[in-house]
Amino acid sequence: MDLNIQIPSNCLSTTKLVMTIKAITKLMIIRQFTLHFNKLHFLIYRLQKPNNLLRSTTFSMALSRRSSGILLNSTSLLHRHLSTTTTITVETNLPFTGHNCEPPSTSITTTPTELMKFFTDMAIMRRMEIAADSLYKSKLIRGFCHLYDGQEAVSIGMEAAITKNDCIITAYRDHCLYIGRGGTLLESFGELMGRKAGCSNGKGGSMHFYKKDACFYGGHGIVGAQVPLGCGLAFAQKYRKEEYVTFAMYGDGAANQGQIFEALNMAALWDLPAVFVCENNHYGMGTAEWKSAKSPAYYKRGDYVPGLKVDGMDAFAVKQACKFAKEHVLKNGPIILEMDTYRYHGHSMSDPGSTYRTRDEISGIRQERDPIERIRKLILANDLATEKELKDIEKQVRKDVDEAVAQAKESPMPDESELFTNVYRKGFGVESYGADKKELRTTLP
Ligand SMILES: Cc1ncc(C[n+]2csc(CCOP(=O)(O)OP(=O)(O)O)c2C)c(N)n1
Ligand SMILES: [Mg+2]
Repeated sequence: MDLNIQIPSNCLSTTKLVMTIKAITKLMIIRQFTLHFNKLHFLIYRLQKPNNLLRSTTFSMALSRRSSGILLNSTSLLHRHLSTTTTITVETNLPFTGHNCEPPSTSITTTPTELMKFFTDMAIMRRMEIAADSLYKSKLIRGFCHLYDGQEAVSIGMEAAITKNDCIITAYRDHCLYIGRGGTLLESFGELMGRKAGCSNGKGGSMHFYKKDACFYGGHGIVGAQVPLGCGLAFAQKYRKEEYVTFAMYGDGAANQGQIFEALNMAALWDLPAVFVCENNHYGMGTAEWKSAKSPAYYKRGDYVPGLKVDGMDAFAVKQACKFAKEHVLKNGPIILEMDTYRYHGHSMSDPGSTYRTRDEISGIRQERDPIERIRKLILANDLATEKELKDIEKQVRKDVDEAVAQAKESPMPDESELFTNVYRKGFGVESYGADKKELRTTLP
């Protein structure tokens, strides 16, 4: 492919030239990714290089153990000893509704440690997104930015039911899912601000968080496109006879796309260990689900494929559903989990989020269904911490987030040489000419 761009001689400063090259490179990267992923080259790579994969899995386990320590240890702020063996039984807020399957029990066992961890991890995610909102408003984060506050229980419950060898792939609302996989706050803020310290070396931005060592495959901007890729991951898992599964996540808007049904059909034909997770936050940008879907019962949309409707604001319901789904797909092929959830922010930072829904609707959900408040109540009811101790944890979380933001700001922008690294195709040639030659020419093989 040849790209030939004419640049008027005196209209481009060096900075603008570098920015143009960056933009073109980004486009080329996206094009390369789309082409190659769509041909399932990625899958073939995994199938052809089993040794590589084994090596990277061992490495990944060491890494993820290290990085999971980044999340605050909530128990250290408590004045009492928490048992890891005592069990507490909690009931889900709402019953599950099954389609072509018998739903799991609504009683779930947990431990004091797990309850505290759910609280702390969700508080970190919530605070991270609020900090991202301010960084965006002060123009330290540029471009697209989609926040996840409100939806935290989906990540937390899912992580509690699966391992870091199970794969997750999602759309652009990916910051908290990355943290859930063991990513750090510094890597997150670094990426959001386009710094070297970012998880994609500052070159991906908000929509392109990845953590291969914890089987987190992004971070994708094209609505729904990650779902067929998720089926590719599940295909590889089945082919390699692994006991792991893939959680392919998409929104209620994406659920209406043809590629979701095509992927589901193939996954069902081949009994792939793929869990289709529809995060139904009830809006696709500013369009309410009832305007875009003839049947908004997304868990039933698979027809012959079983489905389960889950209260996605209840971390324990999500945990139970994901455990059930993992067992199901390993034996029987795909299942759809519809997570009934809600985003507090607008669709992205350019959407105030209040023109297509009422403020009462948002505050009503905060009061009635907030995932963090639900866990707070459970902790207090079981006398695992006092209100003050929980407030102290939240204060510590704020501090940790502020420190990570400060560190990320210190991190430099990626070097210019980074423009030509991490492109999918190895050794592809690029020639570029500066403004003095009046022409920028990029050549791909
Ligand atoms: C193929 C494609 N079409 C349209 C868009 C523009 N777009 C970005 S997000 C979005 C809405 C998706 O809504 P949903 O799937 O419900 O996810 P949510 O944002 O609610 O998490 C649209 C239409 C896109 N990025 N890709
Ligand atoms: Mg949506």
